[in-house]
Amino acid sequence: MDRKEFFKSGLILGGATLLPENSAFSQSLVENKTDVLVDKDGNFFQQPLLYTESFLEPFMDAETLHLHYTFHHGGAVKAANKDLQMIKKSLDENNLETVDYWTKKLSYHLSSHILHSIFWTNLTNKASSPKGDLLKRIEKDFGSFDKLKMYLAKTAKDVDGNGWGILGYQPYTDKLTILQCENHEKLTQWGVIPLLVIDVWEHAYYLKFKNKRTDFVDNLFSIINWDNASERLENALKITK
Ligand code: MN3
Repeated sequence: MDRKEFFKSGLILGGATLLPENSAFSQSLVENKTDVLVDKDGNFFQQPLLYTESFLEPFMDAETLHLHYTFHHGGAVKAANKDLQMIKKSLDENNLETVDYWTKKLSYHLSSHILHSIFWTNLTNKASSPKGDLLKRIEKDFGSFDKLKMYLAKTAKDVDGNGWGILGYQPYTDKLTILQCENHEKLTQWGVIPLLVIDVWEHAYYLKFKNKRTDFVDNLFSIINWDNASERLENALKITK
């Protein structure tokens, strides 16, 4: 390889490493099709991460991210496809004996798929804060950005067992709302569209933070992508107005 070729391949490598900062977040969720969770045959599939596994270091280590994305999120996607197949099979065979079981499982696995897909886009490698309409609504509905952070962090830290802290938009009342979700699907409000989700399952933090969920949640606020939450609010308003 001569100098010129070396330089070129170096650029490509450099480009790949820089991808997250340069393009991943400069395109909208719609252009990126980031929130498309089913393929053309109607099967659930996992979008590739918009960044490398070490992109969120040191706040989220590459090993945790790898295991989390591949086995926990990936596992939920596989399981959701199986649940759907089993429901179809029950209907095809006119045998509804176990359909309630698969229906519950689908609710659990698909909710996991949806929340994890949002979670990856809610994170970036630098600090940010909400602006524009999102900030105005935070101030109207919670008093201030600091109060929202306090409320969301406390709610996420105090989930009983595994679950999520969620900031969402409730179209029925035109308000932002906080949810304390257990597992992936319990304690929601009908209609709420998640804008920012915080995974507090142990798999999200145990390798690095051990049993200190509180430290993990506090630390996560350093890498929240508020621009992504803003864009999600904009989309939610478009869908529901
Ligand atoms: Mn998880």
